[in-house]
Amino acid sequence: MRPEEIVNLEAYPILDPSDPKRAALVARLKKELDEKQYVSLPDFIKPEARQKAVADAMAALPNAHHNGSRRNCYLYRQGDPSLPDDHPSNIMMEASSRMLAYDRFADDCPVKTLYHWEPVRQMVAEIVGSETLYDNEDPCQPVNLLCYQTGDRSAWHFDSVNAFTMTLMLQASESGGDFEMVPNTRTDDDPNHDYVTRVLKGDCPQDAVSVAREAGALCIFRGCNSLHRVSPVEGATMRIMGVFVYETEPGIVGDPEVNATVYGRAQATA
Ligand SMILES: O=C(O)CCC(=O)C(=O)O
Ligand SMILES: [Fe+2]
Repeated sequence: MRPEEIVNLEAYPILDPSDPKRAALVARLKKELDEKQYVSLPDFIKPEARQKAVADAMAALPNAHHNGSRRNCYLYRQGDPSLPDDHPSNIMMEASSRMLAYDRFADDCPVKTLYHWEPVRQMVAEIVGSETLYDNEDPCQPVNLLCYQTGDRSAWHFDSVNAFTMTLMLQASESGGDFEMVPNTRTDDDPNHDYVTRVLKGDCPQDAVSVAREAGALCIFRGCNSLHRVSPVEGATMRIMGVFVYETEPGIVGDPEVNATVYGRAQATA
């Protein structure tokens, strides 16, 4: 499929950089991201493109890496015995999902076409306030299909590496699989450990916002300082999410240790 057949260009007129409708759209989305730490773009892709991506994910599913782990909100599997039991580093939570790396699903999958298409990359750069964005050049990381079957979930965590995260809901679960976020749980200067502990212990449900995402919705969020999680998926329908990783510098490849844990790749021995 050509990119113009994938993106809902009527709702998102991103083709012509000089189109005032495009400028107004991007300005609105940027403002919303800055204010709320997330912004959702419903019906970003057309139904046929979404169906093709779902079929690609289902065909590739036997190649997925099952990630089941107990980890803290900083994504480490080990706590820190020098810290108290109720320090966030020592609060371990269960997470489980199935990850399809970039090189494990079809090259003509619409999520790959979108990822490499300049009008989308440029739109995202403007929304996140970054001058230029580059494709990630790792064999595993650029765009992934993240699948959750019944019982899979993601526990409260901060995203560690990227200034923003972009997801595209390809297929929602029948129930569960809700995305919740606590905006600005910490800042770059203040790890806010006491508050993080209270959120992890379930003491602040009023501070969590539920981000509604229907199938076809693109979501951009700043997950580095805002705790977020996905509630356990229920029902027979697989929750399938495209996850896009853009970089602010060219030529970025992944850390072999990350690729070993996230994608189950063997680490080369020196
Ligand atoms: O599956 C989701 O909705 C969110 C996944 C997530 O936390 C992430 O990509 O950082
Ligand atoms: Fe995350």
